[in-house]
Amino acid sequence: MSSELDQLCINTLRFLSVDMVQNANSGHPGLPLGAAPMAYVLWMRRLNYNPHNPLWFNRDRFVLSAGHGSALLYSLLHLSGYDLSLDDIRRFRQWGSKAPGHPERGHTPGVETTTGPLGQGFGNAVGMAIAEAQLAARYNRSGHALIDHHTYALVSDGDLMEGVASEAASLAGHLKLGKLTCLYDDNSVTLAAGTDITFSEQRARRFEAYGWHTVSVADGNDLAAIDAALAAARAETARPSLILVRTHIGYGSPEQDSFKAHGSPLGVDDVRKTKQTLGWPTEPDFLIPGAALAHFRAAVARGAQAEAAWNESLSAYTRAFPDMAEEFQHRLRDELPPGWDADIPVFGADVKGLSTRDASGIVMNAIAPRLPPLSGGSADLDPSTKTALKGLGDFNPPPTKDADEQGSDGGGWSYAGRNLHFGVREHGMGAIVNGLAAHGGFIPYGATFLIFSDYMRPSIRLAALMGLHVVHVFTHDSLAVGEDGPTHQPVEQLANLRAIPNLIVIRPGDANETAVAWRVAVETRDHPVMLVLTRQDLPTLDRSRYAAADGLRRGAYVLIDAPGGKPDLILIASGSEVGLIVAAAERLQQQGIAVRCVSMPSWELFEALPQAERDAVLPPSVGARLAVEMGVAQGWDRYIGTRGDMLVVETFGASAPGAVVLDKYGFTVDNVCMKAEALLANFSASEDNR
Ligand SMILES: Cc1ncc(C[n+]2csc(CCOP(=O)(O)OP(=O)(O)O)c2C)c(N)n1
Repeated sequence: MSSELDQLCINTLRFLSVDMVQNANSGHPGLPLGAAPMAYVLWMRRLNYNPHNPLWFNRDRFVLSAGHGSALLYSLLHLSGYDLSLDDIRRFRQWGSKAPGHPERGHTPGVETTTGPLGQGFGNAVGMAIAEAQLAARYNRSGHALIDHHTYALVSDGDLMEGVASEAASLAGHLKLGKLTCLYDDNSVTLAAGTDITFSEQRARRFEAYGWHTVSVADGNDLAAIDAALAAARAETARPSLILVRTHIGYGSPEQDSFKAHGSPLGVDDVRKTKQTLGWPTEPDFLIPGAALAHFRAAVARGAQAEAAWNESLSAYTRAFPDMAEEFQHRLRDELPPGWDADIPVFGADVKGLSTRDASGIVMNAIAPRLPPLSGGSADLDPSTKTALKGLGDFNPPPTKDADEQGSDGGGWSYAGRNLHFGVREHGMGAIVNGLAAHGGFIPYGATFLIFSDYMRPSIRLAALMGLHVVHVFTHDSLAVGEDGPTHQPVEQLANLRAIPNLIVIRPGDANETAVAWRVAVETRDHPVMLVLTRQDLPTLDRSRYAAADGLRRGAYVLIDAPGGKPDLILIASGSEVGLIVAAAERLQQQGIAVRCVSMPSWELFEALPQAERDAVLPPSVGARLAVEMGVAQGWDRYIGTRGDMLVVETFGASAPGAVVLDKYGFTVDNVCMKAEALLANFSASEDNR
């Protein structure tokens, strides 16, 4: 079954990768040498893609979860005709090259997702398969299989060891994602050792226990066996497939089967020896035999044909189902449907008010019916995070469960369900929503308590790095959680999230700010958005007395101003502390103090404003500034300046009723007023404030 041409092509992949790494004097030659045959069979015989349109919507998705094997992916992309030049490949890992150290989405055409942190790509692939299944269930009609593609991932020992992949695999098995196939580069070697010292479980049996279909390929160079395994995976529609392919890291090199072949260039001598062993000319470097190139490049015509055929199906679909087609087109183009926000409510002023998590739930349910891309769920916390989309279905495999099954959000159990039930798997959820966003056609969201954002930080960071449009709803955002105590009371999490570049963190101060926060979350492109919300009720501010909640769009805005816009003192707060500074400001004003109250729900939105607009909110001339937030001080110095003060939390919290904890930690109107007065007194004693 393996022709000379096949061998030539596989060795082309191998040595393009090896030369890339050697030339850069940096990178990982071991994986490409061992895994080239399986990658070749998949890309040349099974994978459906169009090199000249990497974003063709119905393409199969390919994720190199073992991102350190990037040289193999770049070889595949270049040879099959993507816009990745040999020059880029020659400049692998160099400044400005389209072939960076690890695959980066948005940087290299054909790279579906950024990988490198092991396990994440696996989770992304599960998200992509969920995306495909939901889109197919919503749009496909008898005789019109508009959405019909597969998700493939190449995964390594490290991927399978990481917890995030275990979470995602467990859910994928439960969800019976039959169009997901993982090729496991089972080479028994990791970065620092053989797997015999760390990883001795029966992988096939483990995945079978998750509900996966498994196939073993005893020899990673046996193309027929690999192809048969891929065919078996394709035929298995009710379970995801894991193909365990026994390979040899650094195949053909003097360091074959050693961890030394994993992550360092082979060295000039060993490159030569490896080429000799595998019958490859030692000169020139970056050799691409014409016959191999022609064979790979046939992918271009195949891909163009596949896309053209799909475009015809789309036309037929559009004629038959114009309304659904229009809806689909919006998703294809990443456009918001007109009128998506028509039902967002305005919340009336209310002293008792409601929690921002409740306000968020109301807003989500108001927008979801008009916004089909919005789909997501929580890590087993719907009743607390208020993120269920009522009546819009529960994503679960057929056969459908009873409609009244515990935990149902209503609307039926099927792949059309827009409520994703992640189970208690925060990290898996983070990676999976990234996969949905990377797939396209979705505004995916996840939800949990703010404290547990820690469990999914690596995925959040990658969402930010990729500029993925995902939304996370993090509730129970402060000490006010109360009785559950310090394990559940976030203290440093806001600072932690704010530290991530390209991420937008929004902590709205009342129900109407929450509504605007959701508008921002939906309208934003190229950034993940984190909504940080309260469990406890907050007063809904009377916007006829205070500035409009739309000010949230600017990150910080003047809610209450001093007479003539000339404050002696500025109080700044986010989220639940806004109500506190409003109450304090009113009391201070009665005492004749010229105070300005600034609601500051988002540092990142504020930082995006021109300096002059920021200065208009926080005039440099006013040094008496008091920031109030139930989180660590870190970062607030930027806004209070050298002479301001803060009321923050620099220790862990404590278990007691929320009101008691807030009182003990000084989050009371009395204490805010006292600190403000002390600050002002300091100023009048020493110098002019303005
Ligand atoms: C989360 C994470 N931890 C650690 C690393 C560093 N690292 C890169 S590859 C690797 C292990 C390599 O073993 P394997 O996954 O089997 O790949 P192979 O050696 O077969 O290429 C490690 C620990 C990483 N990339 N991601």
